Order: sequence, then C-alpha cells, then structure tokens
Amino acid sequence: MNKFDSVKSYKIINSRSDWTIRTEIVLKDGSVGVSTIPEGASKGEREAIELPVEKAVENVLNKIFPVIKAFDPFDQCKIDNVMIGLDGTEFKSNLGGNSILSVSLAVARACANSRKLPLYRYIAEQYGTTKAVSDGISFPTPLFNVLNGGKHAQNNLSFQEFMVIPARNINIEKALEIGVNVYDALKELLHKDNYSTGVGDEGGFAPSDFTVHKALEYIKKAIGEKYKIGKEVFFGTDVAAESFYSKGNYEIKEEGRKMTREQLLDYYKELVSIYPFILIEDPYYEKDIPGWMEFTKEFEDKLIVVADDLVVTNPKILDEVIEKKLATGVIVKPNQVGTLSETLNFIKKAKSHGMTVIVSHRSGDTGEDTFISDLGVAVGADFIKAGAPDRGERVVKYNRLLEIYHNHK
Ligand code: 2PG
Ligand code: MG
Repeated sequence: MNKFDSVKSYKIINSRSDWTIRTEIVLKDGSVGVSTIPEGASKGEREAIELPVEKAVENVLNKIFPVIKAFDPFDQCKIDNVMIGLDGTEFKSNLGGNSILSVSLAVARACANSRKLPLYRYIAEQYGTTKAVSDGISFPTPLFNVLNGGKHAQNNLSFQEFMVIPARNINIEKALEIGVNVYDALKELLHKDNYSTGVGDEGGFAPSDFTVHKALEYIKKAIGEKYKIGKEVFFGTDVAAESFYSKGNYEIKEEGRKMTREQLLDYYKELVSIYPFILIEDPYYEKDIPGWMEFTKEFEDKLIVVADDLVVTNPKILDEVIEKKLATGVIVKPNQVGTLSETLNFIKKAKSHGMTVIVSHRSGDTGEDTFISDLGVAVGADFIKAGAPDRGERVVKYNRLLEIYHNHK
C-alpha cells in the first residue's frame, strides 16, 4: 500500500497581503500534493473557523499529520473523518478549518499525482461521476465579477459583486472571450467618463461615486457593444446584503434609500424588471429568514436564488434551507466547511434537490490555487465564480478550465 511519507506546512502571502497556509504532503512513492487556502472578507457567521496562520501550521505539523499518517491516503473519507473527529467541534475551532482543509486538499492532490490522474478525474472518482467525466466533460459557466463594491472595495457601492454571465450553451473558450470583451469594453467606458479603472479584491473595477443603478447601466452598455443583452449575455449579482444591514433595515446609502425587507423586495423587483438577471446571491442577511422566504417565493421561477453566507457549504445547514425553501442555488467554497468530503456531500445533497451548484473562489486567494476549477469540472457544477478576467489569482482559475478543455478534446 502507498503510504504517507512526510509533510511540510508554512505561511505564504495571499492576494490581499494577508498570510495563509500552504501544505505539502508527500507519499512514500514520492508523489507530492500541495494546497493553499483562500480567505473570505464577507463571511457567513457559521463558516469553519480560520485560525491564525502560525497556529494553523503548528496544528498541521504536530497534531494532524502525526495522526492521519497511519491511514490509507487514498481513503479520502476516512482521512477527513479522522480530522473531524480529532477536532471534535462543530465549526472546527479546535484545529482550524484552514489547517484541516489544507491537509484534506493536499492529500487529494498527492493521490491524484500518484495515480497520474488530472485532479478533476480523481475528484470525480471520490464523487462518483467518473463515467460522466470520461464520457464528455461539461464545464461550469463563468460568472465574471466586473464591478466590485461592498467589503471588496474602498468605494461606496453597496452591492458586493456585479456579474456578467455568458449564455449556458456555448463552449468554455467562447464564454471566457465574452468575459474578456465585456470587461475591456467596460474599462473603456469608465475611462472615457473619467472614472477610476483601479480594481477591487476580485479584479472588478471599483469606481467611486457610483450607484447600483449606474453600475448596471454601465454594464449594460459594455455588453451591448458586442453582444445581445438577455440572449447572449445576462446579469447576476452577489448583493452580500449583510454588509448594509443594520437593525432590521437595509441601507443603500449611495441611492439615499433605507429599506425594510419588504421595501428591499420591491427594489429587487424593480431591478429585475429592467435588467436580465438570471441569478441573485445573498439578497438578504443570513438571519433574515422571512426575507429569504419572501424573496424565493417571488423569484424562484424567474431567476436562480443563490445562498452563500446563509448556507456556508454546510450539509446540515442545507437541510434547513431546503426544508424552508430559502434558495434554489448554492455557492460551494471548500474552506467554509473545512474538508473535501463534506464539500462533496454538500454538492450531492444540493443536486439531489435540483439546486444550481456554483463553485467559488474567495476574495483573498492565491495565484497558484486552481482547486475549484477541477472541482467544478469533476462534479459537473453549473457555474464557477472566480472574479473578473483580471488579476493573476482570478485568471489562473479560468485558465485551468482552458487547460482541461484543450487536454480533454
Ligand atoms: C462571496 C465571496 C467570493 P468572500 O461573498 O461570494 O466572491 O466573497 O470570499 O469575501 O466571502
Ligand atoms: Mg457571496
């Protein structure tokens, strides 16, 4: 049996000038698996706990690896369950979600390398989609976050992400071309009107003195230069409403609106009547359950209602979301839950209830980490959220999809 040999773990710098953990696992046959862990800025309250990086590194080296090294590295479920048991807390506060996930993902990569399989094929085996993947890969459609606000930029935009979405029926290369063309057109338009074209954490532009309506108008113009709006290219947004929620109200300061949940619903109705939205993420604060219920009731037939902070890739919380009909789609971020196995269980459960699956990066990410691209292909995710087609840590994920595309043909 191929066994574990050794581990290295140390801190590296992420895209936001914060420290994060990098872990390297070596198997007895010399195969190496490396992982780096991303970091969120707008986090759900029930995400796996991220420990300070020094502590996380120490836990990998002294508490986790000495225990898991006795097990078969190819038994991903076992390894993940051993770590969950060792931690013993609901949100991995003891050993840290970042420490545990760094081992979980590095083990998967080491095993894929040992088997000489591309990572997505190895994950597909774990997930049970090997056949689907070898019959013909389907690629997730990219959600390009072309304007940044909320906690991802120092501007005054309340909504966190304004997304441009190619139609679903085109190949990945064409879909990426759309992202690049619309992004470039938007840059020109902003530049022409003397707005800053500096970017936010996810590579989208972050102009000052903007409003939600103005953002959507600019995007509409940028799309319209080359594409048919509502036919070839659609709109999406991650509102991340928690960032402008306070004591029962949602305040979009740049438009001088302070709204109750009912008024916010009307505001969304207005936006959806003007622009071809196919997806809205986190329209309400995660604890505003009546808001989510009303929103889903109103929009479930018109667009995808996406839960992120509300469900945090947690299979247990997903039960509640399904039971109360709070959303029709989910964001998948492995570091919200802390192991690959739990992430795969979450996806399975979501899919079995007909929900749309969106694999996602984090706003603090690394230029070497493309795990979500392989994950998206392996599980047949509907969409991938990896920011704008700009900034190294964003484009590396899109480019990994191209690499898979060209190697699989
Ligand atoms: C989100 C993410 C990624 P963060 O809210 O969906 O876009 O942001 O990583 O800051 O949580
Ligand atoms: Mg989100």
